Amino acid sequence: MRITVCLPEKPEPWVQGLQAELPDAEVLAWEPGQPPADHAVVWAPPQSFIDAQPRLQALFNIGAGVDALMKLSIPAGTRIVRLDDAGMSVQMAEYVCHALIRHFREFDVYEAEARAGRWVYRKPRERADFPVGILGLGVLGERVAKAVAQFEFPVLGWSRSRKEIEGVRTYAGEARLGDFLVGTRMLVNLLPLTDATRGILNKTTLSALRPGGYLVNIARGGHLVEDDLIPLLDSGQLAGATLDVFETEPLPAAHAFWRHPKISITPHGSARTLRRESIAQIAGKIRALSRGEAVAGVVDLERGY
Ligand code: NDP
Ligand code: OXD
Repeated sequence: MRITVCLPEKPEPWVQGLQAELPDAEVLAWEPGQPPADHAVVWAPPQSFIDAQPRLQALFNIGAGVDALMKLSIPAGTRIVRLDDAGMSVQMAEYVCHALIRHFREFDVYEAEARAGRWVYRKPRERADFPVGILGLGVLGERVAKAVAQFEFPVLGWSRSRKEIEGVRTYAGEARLGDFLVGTRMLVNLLPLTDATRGILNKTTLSALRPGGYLVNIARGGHLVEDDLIPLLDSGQLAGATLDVFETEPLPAAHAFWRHPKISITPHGSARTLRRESIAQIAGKIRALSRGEAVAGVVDLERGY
């Protein structure tokens, strides 16, 4: 069995890790001209890579989001397998709880006061006034919803199909998006980027949030209509935003988001791919496929995620 690894940088540790897990396979970092492989491990590969792989059994994406792969022309019938948690959901839970609690408890204000040497209390705020709505209740969104619920915030969640999650008021389908938004103050985006979700964070949807709304976008930059955000922040319609993902990454130095006082930025790191966990998961799936078993995380090409 031949496995090829095509990553934008540093494929060697992945090649070594996969080789150690699958000693009977031949694992190679991809180079043009190599013979076709049975399995590929990729992140945002070029079309020329796909064109050189006519007989793949599976294309393993080393991330949860497959939007970069969906832009390529991939032979019909190729099984695309995304990372299924692999240590990312706990990171997302940490990130979201940090952003929400920092805003709710006004730790940003305390930090500024402390820097100025001022001992000032803020009035306690009511959790009931800060319902948290999670867009996307998949592998990551469900874990985040449960983590936020532990802090006794009201939690709402929106997905395509109906879910039942203890402690979470759930809404399904486009027809219920409006009801979900009007009940939400702190909006967390964990949707995949597809034709149906591109631009879903826009003037209309963000204006529907409860007064003093707050946005946490940790899914993809293409979900947010970037030009709509700053006017909503400046008018006071939104109280703030924590953004991890952007239409153009790295975020250009001249972008207005960098300097806006109500925007907090991280560089697409809300949940990093963890190499050890990911290699173990992918190797386990390659073994399962060799035994003819089904694996989790296979992308539905019709839905695009
Ligand atoms: P999943 O596929 O497990 O979950 C996606 C969720 O979104 C599901 O609940 C799905 O509904 C819902 N959904 C999809 N399309 C629609 C729609 N049109 N309307 C309503 N709901 C919809 O994905 P993950 O949780 O694993 O990952 C989510 C995204 O997070 C990734 O696609 C990626 O873009 C992003 N991500 C970002 C990272 C970062 O570092 N910033 C790291 C990892 C992921 P249903 O359950 O009904 O199918
Ligand atoms: C992912 C990502 O999709 O890192 O996993 O963005």
